[in-house]
Amino acid sequence: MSQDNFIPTTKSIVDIYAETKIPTQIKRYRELLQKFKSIYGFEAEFIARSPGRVNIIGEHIDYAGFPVLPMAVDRDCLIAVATTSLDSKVRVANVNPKFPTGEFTFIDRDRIVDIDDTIHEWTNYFRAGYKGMLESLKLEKPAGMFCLMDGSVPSGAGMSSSSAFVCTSSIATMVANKKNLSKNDIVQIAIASERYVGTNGGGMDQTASVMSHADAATFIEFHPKFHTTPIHFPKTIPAISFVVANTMVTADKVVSAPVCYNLRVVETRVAALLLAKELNLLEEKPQTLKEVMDLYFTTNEEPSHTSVTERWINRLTKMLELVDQLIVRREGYTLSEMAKAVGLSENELHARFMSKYPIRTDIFHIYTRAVHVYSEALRVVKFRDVCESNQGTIEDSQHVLNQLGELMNESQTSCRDYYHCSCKELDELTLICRKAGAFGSRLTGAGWGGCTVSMVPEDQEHNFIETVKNEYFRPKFPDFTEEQLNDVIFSSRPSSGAFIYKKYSAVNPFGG
Ligand code: NG1
Repeated sequence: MSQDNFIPTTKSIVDIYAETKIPTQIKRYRELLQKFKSIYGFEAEFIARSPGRVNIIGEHIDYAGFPVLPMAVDRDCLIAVATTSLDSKVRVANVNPKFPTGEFTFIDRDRIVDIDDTIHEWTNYFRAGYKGMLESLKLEKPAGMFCLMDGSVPSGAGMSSSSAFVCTSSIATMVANKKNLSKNDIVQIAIASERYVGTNGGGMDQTASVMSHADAATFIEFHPKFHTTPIHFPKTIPAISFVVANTMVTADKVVSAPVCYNLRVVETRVAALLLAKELNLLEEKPQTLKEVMDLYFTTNEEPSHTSVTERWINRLTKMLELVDQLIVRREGYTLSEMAKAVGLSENELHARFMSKYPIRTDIFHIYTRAVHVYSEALRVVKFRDVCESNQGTIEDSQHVLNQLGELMNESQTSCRDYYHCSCKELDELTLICRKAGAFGSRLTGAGWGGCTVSMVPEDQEHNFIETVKNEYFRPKFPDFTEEQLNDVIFSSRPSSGAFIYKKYSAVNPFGG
């Protein structure tokens, strides 16, 4: 395996961040290491680092098996670590005094550590990454760990602070136990780990956090094979810049999971089952809308195509037609209507889809969810195609910018009207952003609050941010200082993925 398949280790944070961010990051790393020493009385051996992400396009389709296009951001989770061979205890502190210090002990090779997902405690995320990594490493006596965390990804904002945390704790646990798994393995461990904290998530965030490269977004394919491809944005004139703005509506995905996130996962799974039944594909047991699509085209003819993109477009367009024909109840299904439609009893349906992650609803919106998933997958493919077809000299930048912006706007409309994962503030903020000059603006991440991402001409970025501050933030939050405002709206360049920072070999008084 090439070096690129493993998390890079660096002695210099210049390898991690863009030049303009280095002075603030040097200060941050220095403070983290000093604080570590003042808490524990000795030096950290290394810092594990994994970033948050902003999803450019492709919302709520990763768990339906379709590709997405996120990029890592320079806001990240750092965990400074020292180890000991004297015990297998883990101490976790946070530089932010809001988060109280926690401690737990490794139980045994099978149980590792208990996580109570009914108690919403910040250290659960650490435990989740720790547990997932040790399940894979199968150690009898893992190293004891002293940890100090510093997170700069806003939480509940759709920038994936939870995944950044879980990925970092998995990596910290791996390095503390002197192992070196591949990035692919770490991603799969982090995806499984995050499910310990109560959401039945897809794999976009962990992949973006671990695998991203600076200067590019990442096209992530999950099915039939997990694969990532860096996608460079077109070199338009003016250049493209992405601005993230936080609605300040905090969406706690874990708390709302039974009526929001996990319910959507169930609705897309039942949509797949219903389509599979109608298309006589049940024998093959497809689980996701992507699997239904692939199976359908193993036996049905499709128009000849000249490129992979064209094949995607033909297939997804056909699936949208089939959804229109075959999912008849536009207004949604009750549990009993749904059971009848898929040919199962209510109990069977419940056991299959709703027992592990409980959900609460009277109506399941199967049709609108399926329309969103297939149409959003189509937008991702088109977005990638516009990027890749415009890598050389660009004749008409305006046209390219309009095409990309339009796809982002359509994504927002679909999230609002078909997936029902937007909210009043997200709708308002995306409108303000478009009026302020964004080519496209949409919610990013799970939605129901959190952040928007807007594509803005780089030469207008400053004016754009000022206008949005004036139109959205200053009227709503008149007491915000300039520093607070800069924390809720900021531009974001594609950033590098996970790193291990090891400045020197610290002398560990506990003989780690
Ligand atoms: P965020 O925004 O981090 O909650 C969630 C899921 C993603 C993806 C998006 C919606 C997790 C860890 N993350 O992201 O996999 O489904 O929603 O596109 O579950």
